[in-house]
Amino acid sequence: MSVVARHADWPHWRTSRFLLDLSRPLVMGIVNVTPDSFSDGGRHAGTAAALAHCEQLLAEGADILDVGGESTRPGSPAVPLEEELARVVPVVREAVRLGAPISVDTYKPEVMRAVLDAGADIINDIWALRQPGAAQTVAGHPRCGVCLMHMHRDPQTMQQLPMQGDAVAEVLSFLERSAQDLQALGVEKTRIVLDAGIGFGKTVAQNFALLARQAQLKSLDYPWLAGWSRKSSLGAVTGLPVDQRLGASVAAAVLAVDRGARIVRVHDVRDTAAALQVWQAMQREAPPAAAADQAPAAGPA
Ligand code: 8Y4
Repeated sequence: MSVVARHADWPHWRTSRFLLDLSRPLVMGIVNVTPDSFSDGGRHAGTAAALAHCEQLLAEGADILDVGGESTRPGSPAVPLEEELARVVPVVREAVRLGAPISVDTYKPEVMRAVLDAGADIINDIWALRQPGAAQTVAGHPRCGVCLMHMHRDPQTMQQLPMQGDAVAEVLSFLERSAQDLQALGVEKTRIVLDAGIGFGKTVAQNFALLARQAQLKSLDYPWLAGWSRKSSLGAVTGLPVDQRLGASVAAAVLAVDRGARIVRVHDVRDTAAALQVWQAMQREAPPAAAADQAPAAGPA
């Protein structure tokens, strides 16, 4: 009885095909679809490699796959629409058959429309649907999920002129407004997840302030996603290059989940999933609602 009531209280993420249970932390595995410049296999080889990566990440314990066709590393060039479509759509068409929710990292409404038609479950947008037509595209779908991320300025310029002042307050007000605007277009609240956008136009100190004060972000009553994997703030505090940031990335993922994130976006699925199992084993013995759950049922007054 109380189990049912309690279960119903857990947050869920409504997506195209899946109602995702957020009572345990979910691992979103990163799948980059970029042209394979080291082989002359062409387009088909790129699709096949991305699908093999999808299967590997699922075998390692990914709960969601995030497919992206444009590198969003600071300073990377934009990918033309036709090129992004040609990279991503064939992968999504196949990946949706793997049985797991498929997220697509894009900010272009045309790509959103094409991947939703191909069966994608979630739109993950670093622009938080600020590109013209993007919000209407998501709102035009009956139930796809969406992750709204905060970014200061744009990928080309964000590192030159990072945010000033209180990043937490700014991220909160931006995302609250974005989520409200989207609901005004008819998107149910349960379809929306928020993300502070670690590294996107923030200083190292601001990124860690967003982690330290993540509980404040939770004052907005949405599930939160955190993306720390291999990012430069981890390089800044460890001195390690991008290919040696596994330990730092796993630590950041666990800290983010312990501070309330429900989904972590990561490259290293196997190690992150193992670390989160350790976190869950602890959590099972110290549930946050322990006091309420264990209190004797109130008798008649
Ligand atoms: C090494 C590898 C160093 C990758 C940096 C990076 C987020 C995101 C990205 C995020 C959400 C990245 C698409 C940046 N980060 N989407 N996307 N949240 N929702 N850089 O934090 O991974 S791309």
